[in-house]
Amino acid sequence: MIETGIPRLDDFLGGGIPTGKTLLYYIEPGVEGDVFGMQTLYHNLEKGYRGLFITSTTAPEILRESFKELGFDMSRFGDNFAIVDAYSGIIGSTSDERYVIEDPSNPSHIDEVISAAIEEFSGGTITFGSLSTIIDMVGEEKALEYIIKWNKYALIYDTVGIYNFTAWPYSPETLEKIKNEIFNAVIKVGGISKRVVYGQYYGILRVDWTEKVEKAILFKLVRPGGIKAFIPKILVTGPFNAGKSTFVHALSTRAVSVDRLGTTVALDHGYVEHKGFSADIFGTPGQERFDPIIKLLGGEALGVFLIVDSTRPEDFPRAVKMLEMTSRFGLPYVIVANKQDIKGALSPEEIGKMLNVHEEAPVVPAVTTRKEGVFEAFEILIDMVTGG
Ligand SMILES: Nc1nc2c(ncn2[C@@H]2O[C@H](COP(=O)(O)OP(=O)(O)OP(=O)(O)O)[C@@H](O)[C@H]2O)c(=O)[nH]1
Ligand SMILES: [Mg+2]
Repeated sequence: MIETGIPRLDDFLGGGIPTGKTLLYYIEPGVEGDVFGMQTLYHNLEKGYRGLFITSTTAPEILRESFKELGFDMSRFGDNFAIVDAYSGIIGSTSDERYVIEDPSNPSHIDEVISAAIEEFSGGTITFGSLSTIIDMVGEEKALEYIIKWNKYALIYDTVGIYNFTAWPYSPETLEKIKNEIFNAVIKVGGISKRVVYGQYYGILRVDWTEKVEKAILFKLVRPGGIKAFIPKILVTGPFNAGKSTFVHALSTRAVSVDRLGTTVALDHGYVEHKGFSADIFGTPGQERFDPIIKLLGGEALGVFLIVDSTRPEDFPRAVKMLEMTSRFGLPYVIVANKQDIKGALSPEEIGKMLNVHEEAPVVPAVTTRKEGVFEAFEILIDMVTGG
């Protein structure tokens, strides 16, 4: 098995990609999808596998630069990494790369170089930086013929084939074959758009070695950092003094609070990066006079943390009311049973019962002042939001 190195995707694929199989990133035009193949390559080089990258849209030096911008330093891998230069030939310049397609107008020459490279990199990964350009070079029919052949080669040589493919308006037959026939797995990388793309996502279109998971994951491209699953907004709510601000700060890579005399008067804001996920966290004030703000904040959130002081059951009715205000649209939520370090703290089970909310709502014990339970709670909510 080889991993994709894309957040959550490996879980969805039953652990990753079995050797000899192929995976294609099916990228909607206009979406920053090329990084997917690059990240998968880099992830596997880091794991010690050998990897090839076929470049057909940029010169090798520029490609190395783009890797570097993502925080992927390719010079570390020595001979384990090689580029198949399918670009220099197009613009008529020379190349120092190990594999060079000197005459990209000659399909059988392309085939020869790529086949030889697959053979030499047996047991590793081979990434096609842009299958679409190869199709443009040799034509749709010929390209499909060769891809089928290369995929067979990959199978024989235990190589995993990774393809970036931008779904330009090719013929419906070609697109259909690419989507449903030729590759063992197809991952859709798409955009959520209204005139402009304001969100990007990925999800499985097809996989032939495990059950297909019908979930989409939002992502952001971070430089450096690569593909990060992105949860636009998570709310942290709960009664006065429960530990919301402490929770936001414990979780966040950076955070600010607007407090006066130790209580939050506007909101807490934090930004979290953890295990491939990034999220903006908004903490609400606890006092009732700020309830209008909570209603405002709730609108676009995708998940909620409800923080309760485990020693103050008298505040639980208020906690339930706040949960109703924030997650009335059925948002997933996690209850954080805070201040477990104080004597007499109720257990998570007792708190779950007393709050009398949804039976399966997770209750996570925490001591936020010591950062205990904070990331556990985050991981559980992320799983719920991304359908893990
Ligand atoms: N012992 C203990 N004290 C905690 C814990 N978490 C928070 N506190 C304390 O509880 C108090 C309130 O914490 P905050 O994080 O300000 O609570 P808040 O929910 O933001 O409060 P408001 O914004 O005023 O509603 C502070 O004195 C914290 O140090 C914990 O896990 N254990
Ligand atoms: Mg606060």
